[in-house]
Amino acid sequence: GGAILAAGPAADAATLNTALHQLVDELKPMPAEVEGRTQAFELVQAVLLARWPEAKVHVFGSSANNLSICNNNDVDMTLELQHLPDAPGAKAAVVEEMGRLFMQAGVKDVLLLPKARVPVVKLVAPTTNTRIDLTVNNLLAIVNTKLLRDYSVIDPRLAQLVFVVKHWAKRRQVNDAYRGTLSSYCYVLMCIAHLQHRSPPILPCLQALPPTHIRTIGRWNCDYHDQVEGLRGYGAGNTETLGDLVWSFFEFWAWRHDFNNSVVTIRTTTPVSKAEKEWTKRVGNERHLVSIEDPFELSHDLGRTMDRQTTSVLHKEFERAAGLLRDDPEPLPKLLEPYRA
Ligand code: 3AT
Ligand code: MG
Repeated sequence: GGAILAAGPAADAATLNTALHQLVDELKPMPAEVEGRTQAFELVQAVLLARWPEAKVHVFGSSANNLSICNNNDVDMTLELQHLPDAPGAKAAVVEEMGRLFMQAGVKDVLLLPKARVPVVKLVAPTTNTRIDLTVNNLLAIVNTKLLRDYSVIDPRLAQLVFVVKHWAKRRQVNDAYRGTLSSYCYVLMCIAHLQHRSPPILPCLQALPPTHIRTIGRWNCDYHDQVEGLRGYGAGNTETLGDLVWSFFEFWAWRHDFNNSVVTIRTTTPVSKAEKEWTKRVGNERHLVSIEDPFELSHDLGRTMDRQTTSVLHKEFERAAGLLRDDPEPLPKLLEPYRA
């Protein structure tokens, strides 16, 4: 009922905000970690370009979009091969060949997953222990990484909010798509959507502005406005602090978002319903309990990994977080307490 909603957090606003900024500083990756990722990239690039001199190796995900937090020694890379046939199995064959090349190069931890939805080889860089996920022609990931990076330069509050939310999601164990919760990518999209919907908005909708980045990948239009230098300060009319945004983020997902009917999207600021996407009923393993639209691959519901049980766990975690912020004058220790079953 109405009693659930609250005007704001119990903590003193300035104290909460200062504590969150301190947390964000602590979550920044150390130079050694960043250096490890750079070395991992150079190793992968050297091995792959020796075999495919005309190819390109890209880093994507948080190592490439300014949104990585510390102690997450993972890096996502993809080999861009121009003339690979679209035939099923072509990517799997390249993944198998890449695995052989790394074993010959003396990398011991090589795990091949050629039959995955996205064929991948997983490696551990020998000197730095950086974990590498390497795919082939994952072109949508390169573009969605650029989109997220472009959003991150418009207003520093995006990266700050993402750091807090990613750290919370990892501590509370709701950040593992393989175990039926949400990927970090989903949480970043939720943060962007949240800042697009503040009033006045803190972020624009780059896909609704005149496109300057023109690109089609397969059947997906990936046009958007990428002249973001000119948008720095876009959100200056909104003076909300990190403390305000962390509160409104959790309060929104706990008590306001209509999980049953609406789709989370950053593509448009007009509401999108599950009904119009035909995401209302279960098809095979796709249940659409929590729907999050990929910004480019519009048929892809990133929340499809959620089932009844994990949806309920996630919702309870949002309610727990919002409740702590509402009621506890010093909420951060409990908010970020590691989950214990
Ligand atoms: P961490 O900092 O590693 O926790 P991240 O920002 O690197 O988070 P993920 O590891 O979840 O995010 O994903 C890495 C990138 O892979 C993000 C996005 O470019 C791409 N990606 C991940 N999942 C999907 C998906 N389901 N569809 C399309 N692209 C995806
Ligand atoms: Mg990652």
